[in-house]
Amino acid sequence: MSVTFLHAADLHLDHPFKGQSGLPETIRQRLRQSTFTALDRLVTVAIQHKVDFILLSGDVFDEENRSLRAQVRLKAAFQKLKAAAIHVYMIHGNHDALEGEWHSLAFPDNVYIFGPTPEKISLQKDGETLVNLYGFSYATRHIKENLVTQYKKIDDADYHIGLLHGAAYEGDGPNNYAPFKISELLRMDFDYWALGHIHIRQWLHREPPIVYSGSLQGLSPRETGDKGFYFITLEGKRQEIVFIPIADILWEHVTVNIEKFTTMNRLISELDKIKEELRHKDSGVLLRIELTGQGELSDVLRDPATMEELQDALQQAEDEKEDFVWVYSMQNTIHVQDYAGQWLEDSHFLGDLMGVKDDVLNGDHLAGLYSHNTARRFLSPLTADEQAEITDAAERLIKQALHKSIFMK
Ligand SMILES: [Mn+2]
Repeated sequence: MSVTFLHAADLHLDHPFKGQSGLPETIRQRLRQSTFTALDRLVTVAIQHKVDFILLSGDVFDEENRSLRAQVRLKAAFQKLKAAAIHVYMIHGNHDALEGEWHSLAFPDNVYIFGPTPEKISLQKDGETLVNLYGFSYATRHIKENLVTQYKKIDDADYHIGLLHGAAYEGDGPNNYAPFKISELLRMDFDYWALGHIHIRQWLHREPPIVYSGSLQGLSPRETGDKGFYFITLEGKRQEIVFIPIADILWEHVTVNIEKFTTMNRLISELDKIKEELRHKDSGVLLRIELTGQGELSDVLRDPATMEELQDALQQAEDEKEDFVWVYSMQNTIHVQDYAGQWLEDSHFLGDLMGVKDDVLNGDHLAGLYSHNTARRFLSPLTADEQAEITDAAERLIKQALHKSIFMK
């Protein structure tokens, strides 16, 4: 007998999307609602296709003290699924661990939430055990113990599916998020592993599938591209696994080299073309554009006022569209080379730069900068997003600067 189900994870319902106050009100509202819109679309697909069940692999809520609003919306979604005879199997992750304090709403009885120690629950269909599902919820925010070793396969069902919110490790040693080894999951001989925690969709293994569905809706500018869930059909040995994109707001980042553009008009029409290519029928797009390279427009783009006008032009009337492509950020890294050249004139800086370069390329990105006598006075703690952005920029800067100013002199 075949079984069909949806695998979603990291819904982060009611995620506040802080730091987006610069967006127009209509777009900000859409973004603020987007985790709920994604949930509604997941439910709609489940009901349209009459799947047997939905798996939610942790971080369903955004924080431990989950909002009442998130619970109310989730309960309503579960009730719709119940009316369509669709089961839900859910685990809690590091963001919504069981230890949090909240006013708990009771969910309908088509929903099963796994407890803090690994356990098995069976799905019966037409009087026989069709699927055994295995999983556990985070009791606390950090789970340092490898709990996969406590999953026990009970061989009385057609299919076996594992739910796990965690991070794999091989070389670097265990982590704080239910560390596991891929080889341990393979040893369980399950038909599918529905993973959560990593927000970038990815497969750790093909047969059997060990899969991160990624976040259901992109939660920050770094979570770019399509977001959604997997639609899985298992029929004997045959598997069909399809990704279904459903996010209401997509984050995108494009880099445009200005080298070949001789007029602002040409640059604007290129950027307009990029916008149209990114436009989605059922979603809005938040776009960050980065201009790089050197060209005839370098000088005019050096002026921040020009950059602002350019951004204004690209934003024209976009906030009135359902399928908007809103340029929320325009960056100009065109003149990086000029500045680097100046800095390199200073021999002390050159020495420091070489030190920083090693840190950057070895992955200890900011250590050199934070211990730099002058630099550290101007630095406040950085978010993970900022760190990653700076690392990208630093790598590019250093490569360009070294190439231009040392090797070509
Ligand atoms: Mn998460």
